Amino acid sequence: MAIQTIKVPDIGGAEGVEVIEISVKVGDVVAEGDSIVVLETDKASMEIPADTSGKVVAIKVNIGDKVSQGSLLLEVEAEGAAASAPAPQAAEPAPAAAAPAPASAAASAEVNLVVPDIGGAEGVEVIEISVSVGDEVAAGDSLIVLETDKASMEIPAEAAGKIISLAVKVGDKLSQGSVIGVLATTGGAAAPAPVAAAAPAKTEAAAPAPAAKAEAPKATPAPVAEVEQTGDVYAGPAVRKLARQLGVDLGKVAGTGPRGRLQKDDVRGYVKPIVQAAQSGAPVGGGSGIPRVPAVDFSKFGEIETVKMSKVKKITADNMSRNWLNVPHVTQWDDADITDLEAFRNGLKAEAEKRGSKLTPLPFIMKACAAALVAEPTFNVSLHHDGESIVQKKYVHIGIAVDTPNGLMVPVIRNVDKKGLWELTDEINAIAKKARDGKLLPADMQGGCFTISSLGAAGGNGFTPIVNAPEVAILGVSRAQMKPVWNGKEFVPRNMLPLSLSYDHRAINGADAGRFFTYLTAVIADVRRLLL
Ligand code: CAO
Repeated sequence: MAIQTIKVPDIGGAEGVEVIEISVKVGDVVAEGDSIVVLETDKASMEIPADTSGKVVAIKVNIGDKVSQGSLLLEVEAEGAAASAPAPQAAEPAPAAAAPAPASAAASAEVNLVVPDIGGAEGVEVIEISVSVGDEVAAGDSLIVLETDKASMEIPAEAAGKIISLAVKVGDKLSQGSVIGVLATTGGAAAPAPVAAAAPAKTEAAAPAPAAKAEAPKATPAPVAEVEQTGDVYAGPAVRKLARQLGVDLGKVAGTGPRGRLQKDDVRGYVKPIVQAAQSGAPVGGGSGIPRVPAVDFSKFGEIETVKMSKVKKITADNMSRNWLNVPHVTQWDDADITDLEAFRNGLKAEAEKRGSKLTPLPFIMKACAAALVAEPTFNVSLHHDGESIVQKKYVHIGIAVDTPNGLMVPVIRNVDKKGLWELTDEINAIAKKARDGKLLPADMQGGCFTISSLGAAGGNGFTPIVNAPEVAILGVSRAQMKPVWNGKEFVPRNMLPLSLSYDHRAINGADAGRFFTYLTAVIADVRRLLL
């Protein structure tokens, strides 16, 4: 492996330019064109790209060092290079230079705004349009921003005037001479058409393509990548590009570079905790700071198989985490005596069969819940997203958790308080079938006020259901069993249905829940109360 050196290329004659950032470390593998250091003069910063690829074996500069063309920056071990590959010299003359302005626009003339010399770069993408039709601009004001892989450049107005029309949009690819729009000049000499520079995405053989800064009629080669200091944001194109890719508003990121300059690590440091919080299901921006469960390689402990979760399961997982973390839950427990209800239901079984339907305890429980929601309207609310109000619902729509081959779905039955038992039975059977067949539409699962999760037949004495926010309460139904119940004189066998009621303690307090539960169990114990 040959050791090659990377030196400061032609930087437009600038001398003693400060190293403000070293973008690589020993051991890194750099590709030709990768930024390795950032230099900064009073006016601009420039990213110096590697002119060869390989592994960094030594860094020959420190932050704060002053360098000029030819100063040694790095030593790299060339990847698979022939032993004697000569170290490339950063020697290409700067291709770019300021294009002289067409200048001397006559007073009030309409002139085409065109892309000036951008160092030979072709098909450069428009990433920003800085003006609108009708805007008054001064000579030198930025019209559009173009960006290559390595550099962004502002294209300034060549003269002062009013923008009459624009011929480009974001995403268009432009080259020298492309028409940007039409300017009605306001007289006076046009400013010399300046313009920034192009840095080839991958430098050929050597030097970073320098560029010319706008105000420089003297055609001083400009840095590869002009650092833009717009508003409060002080960042180079590479950092801006990264921020755009990640959707980061740079105005919210603190820069840790010299003079507060934003660096890529600042953007990554800003994004990382947000992504971690989102992945752990924590409310983003909520400041919960819940650490993630560490990743474990289970294959170390035995044979495993990794199976993709269904879409429904993933959505359910997200919703459960969101609701569990957002809602301060309280769960209360009670048993409802369903001895009489079961006698009534059994008496209706033949009729149900004749109707072709199956009558389980669920429609009775649902009807009782609707009555309880009407009697205790504190349960039929949602917290307003303004954080200051409560939305009281005047309708009673109840969701039922349905176990399907794809995962848990919660279709909603509407206006339960206004429906009879048979109607509810038919709707439950139909919607549960629709859910199991994977045919539910989004509208079938919206608008619920309250949810019932019936694990009845599956067993268990009780469980803590998770509130299906923005609803504020959910009823868990466990398996009914015959139990000895004290009637004041003796123990009698009664069919008892264990219920668990979870609620959002921000909306409902214990006394409300006590009243709701008492009413609910009383109605379930004696469904004739539904007539009252
Ligand atoms: N105790 C004892 N038996 C019960 C019961 C209870 N609480 N609830 C229902 N049963 C009985 C029914 O009466 C029926 O028996 P018969 O046929 O002898 O009458 C049997 O259990 C099966 O009922 P079912 O489950 O088919 O019907 P359902 O109306 O009770 O429930 C539905 C419908 C869609 C809610 C249910 O099938 C289902 O999917 N439940 C799962 C819900 C769930 O997974 N919740 C968990 C969410 S959190 O993870």
